[in-house]
Amino acid sequence: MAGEMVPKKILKVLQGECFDVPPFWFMRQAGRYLPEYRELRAEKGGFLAMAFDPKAACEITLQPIRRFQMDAAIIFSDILVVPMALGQHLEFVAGEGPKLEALADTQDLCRLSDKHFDVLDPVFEALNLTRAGLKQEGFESTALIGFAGAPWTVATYMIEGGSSKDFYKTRLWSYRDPEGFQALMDMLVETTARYLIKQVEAGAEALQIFDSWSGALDPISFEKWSIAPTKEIIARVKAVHPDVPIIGFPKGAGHNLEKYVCETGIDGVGIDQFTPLDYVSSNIQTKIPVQGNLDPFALLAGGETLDRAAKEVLDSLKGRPFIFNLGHGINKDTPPENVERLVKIIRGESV
Ligand code: 1CP
Repeated sequence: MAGEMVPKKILKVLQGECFDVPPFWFMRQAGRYLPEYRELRAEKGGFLAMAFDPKAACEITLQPIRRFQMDAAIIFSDILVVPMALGQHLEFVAGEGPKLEALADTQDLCRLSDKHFDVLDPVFEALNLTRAGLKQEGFESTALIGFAGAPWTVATYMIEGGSSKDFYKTRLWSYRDPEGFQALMDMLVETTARYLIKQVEAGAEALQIFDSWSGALDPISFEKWSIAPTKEIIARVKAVHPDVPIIGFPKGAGHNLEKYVCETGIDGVGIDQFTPLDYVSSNIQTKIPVQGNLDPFALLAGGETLDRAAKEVLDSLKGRPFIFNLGHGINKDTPPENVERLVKIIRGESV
């Protein structure tokens, strides 16, 4: 006899349903603010060692779910595994973040090819294990989210060689040599779509595309380097898996947000904390389910500051399809007690 299907609230919201208690998860919900994560990290020796160890990645993905029973688990990996799949060397230097061999110009694109795609196999294995693990541990209403970076955001790391404040080389390249830059974007579209399709086949039930640095683009560039490649990825994924919901997160999109929502083909949109709630409820949420947008610093601060900020989000976005989340990732110094308090507020329990 087939087991009874437990409804997954997040998937329902992405189909346009509405709940009095909204489903929730938090960007970067697995990670350094959790002592159990820090313990495993010390044992494994680093981020990449954990991300490419399917058992460790599964364990880390489940850690926040055991504490807080979020409505979604996001697979523990990183957006920078796609450059690795194209043959670009990546390491994480403690305290400094990611380091890649920077691409200097179009000639360097010859060094890239997706013949290295197999390096991603452990991610698919981790998704498989996590899907089974969620079921085994009784989290049957928790959906598993797979993800990738949007081409623009991933390209900034490939060209700058790591994190950047102004994306100097990437923006300059995109203006000086748009054909060469387009060739890099095409490569990223191809590999990212293939990667997301395989994540669905490995057990992901929804996908998120992180365009964390789309805010660096002027409106014409935004259309070319954020909207167009994202739209193409979504078309390719939907051609194979038409029912898998895809959330776009164009951080810093500002005035470009509406266009992004209308043109990319996404099923839900992640909103950053800089976007006014009344604008979101009257101009965005009328078009598409929204996810967001508590300031991670309100969560870091905790106490009544957190209560007020969270209630503001809840009150503004109730009554239409809504997934509670943060406007960006959890800060590593966040006390887990603050997260517990936030979960109570979202559920309407007294704190
Ligand atoms: O332990 C550590 O020091 C590693 C820190 C860490 C973690 C926990 C990195 C390095 N990546 C991750 C996991 C990760 N990254 C996840 C899965 C876990 C979860 O969300 O619970 C996800 C979805 C990401 C996505 C990611 N990586 C983004 C997009 C989201 C965002 O925050 O904007 C970006 C930009 C990255 C790049 C990255 N990975 C790690 C670092 C230090 C950076 C650079 C960030 C920067 O340039 O500011």
